[in-house]
Amino acid sequence: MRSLKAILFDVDGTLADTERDGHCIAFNLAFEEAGLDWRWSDELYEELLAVTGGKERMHYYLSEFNKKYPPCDNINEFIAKLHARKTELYVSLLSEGRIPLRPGVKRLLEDARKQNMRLAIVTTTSVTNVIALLTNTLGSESADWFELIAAGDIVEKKKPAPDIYQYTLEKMNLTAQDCIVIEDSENGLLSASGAGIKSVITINEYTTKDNFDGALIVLDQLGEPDMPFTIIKGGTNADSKKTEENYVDVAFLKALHKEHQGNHG
Ligand code: XBP
Ligand code: MG
Repeated sequence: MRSLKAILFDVDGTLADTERDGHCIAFNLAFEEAGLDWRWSDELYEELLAVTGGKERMHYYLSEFNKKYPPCDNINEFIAKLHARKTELYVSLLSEGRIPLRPGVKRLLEDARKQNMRLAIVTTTSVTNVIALLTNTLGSESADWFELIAAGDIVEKKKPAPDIYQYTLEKMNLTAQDCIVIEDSENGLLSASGAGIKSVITINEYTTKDNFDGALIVLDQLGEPDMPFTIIKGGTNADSKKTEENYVDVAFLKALHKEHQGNHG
């Protein structure tokens, strides 16, 4: 039986509510600055999240939700420029300290570091955005806590394709059985599952309707000692998977991992 060696973290929606409090706001600011009448409401953004990647999401918006926007020859270039500005605006929102980490994230990372777990970030957003989030929430050294930041355009196909998780396994010389993923969305779960890696899901308001079949467990959040998580799905033998308190720490993840290996080893 293989032991748990690495925890792989998704970013947006998992480490922080960056979709709601950061990306969506930054997209709208960039549209306004560019004199566009595009407005992404919360409801529309939930639908647009079906497509990962900011540039890809803008193309999806034009093809499905704003078909009247006149076609232009250099649409890829136009979207790329708009996206670059959106990234600047997103980073500046983070630097204002407006986006905190979700409950339990800092505690789990600190526990993982103490227990010498190998850590990686596996995301669809850019390295720039990841480093800005880490720096503004966990301090300037925190990017170094992660052996690898696998991000954005580094692979051709973004989540739900398995490419970014396969890339991570290869770079870190790990097998899927060595790892557990922390994700928040169906696209993230599909990407990890496609690479053979099991996921713990912490949902958020955009992902409550997602299909999480195949996840090890689905929780409302990682939890804190004074703020236990609620199990939404999974954990049939939940008692054996839990630590004394109902929050996710390395012991909890090891127990989940062991149980899964036992069932499928
Ligand atoms: C979430 C995404 C990203 C962000 C926007 O990635 O799909 O596209 O919404 O970021 P994950 P960019 O959950 O994998 O972290 O505009 O930089 O693409
Ligand atoms: Mg996510």
